[in-house]
Amino acid sequence: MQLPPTIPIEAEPYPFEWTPAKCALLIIDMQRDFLEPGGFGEMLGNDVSQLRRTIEPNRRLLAAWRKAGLTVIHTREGHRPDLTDLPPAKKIRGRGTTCIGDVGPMGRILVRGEVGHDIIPELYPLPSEPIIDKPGKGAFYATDLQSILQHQGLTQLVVTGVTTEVCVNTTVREANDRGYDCLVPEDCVGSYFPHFQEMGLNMIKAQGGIFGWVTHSDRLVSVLS
Ligand code: TIU
Repeated sequence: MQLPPTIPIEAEPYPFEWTPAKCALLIIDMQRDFLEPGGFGEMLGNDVSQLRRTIEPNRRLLAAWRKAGLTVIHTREGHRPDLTDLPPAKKIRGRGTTCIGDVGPMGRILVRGEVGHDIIPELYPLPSEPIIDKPGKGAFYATDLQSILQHQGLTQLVVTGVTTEVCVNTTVREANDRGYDCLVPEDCVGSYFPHFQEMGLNMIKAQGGIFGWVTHSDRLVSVLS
């Protein structure tokens, strides 16, 4: 399928001038540790079922994106097995009885290589799709994401995943400061807290799109199909 070079996508606060050849789909942290019981999300006291409504819209968007031959990048939040990249402040935050690195039902919590750290099967990366392993909430901090985007001439990001107000917002802000235009499909991002979902999206699109644009994935999928 031949897409036009630039396509206006209905969005808030105003249409997003989508340039598919220069745009990556950046899927943030759709890991078992956040979406399934027994992982990091539940360890923090959250109801992980809140996030599962994002799986199907992400699956549809990812399928359409792949079919069009566009760039897909995945991220995972987590730490080295020896925990040398885990800030002591992050380890003790929350004063929980279990913490990052402890053994849970899906292996050691938020540790690379463990079952819980990996991406859910519904959205599993293809071998050709880079996975960015990040130690923080933002996908640019202490990763090679910016070099990958630069080498491929990418200037726009469609950002999806979890959670809206934590890793998605942090990444959109980091990307915005680096000059990337970010579009967030509201149905493809999720929060454990409905009011944070609403506010997390408002903060992106307010003030003339201070950090980026917000849309619905149907608008992208309909163009792609
Ligand atoms: N706690 C929470 O909402 N999120 C995180 O800790 N990480 C991500 O958002 N991925």
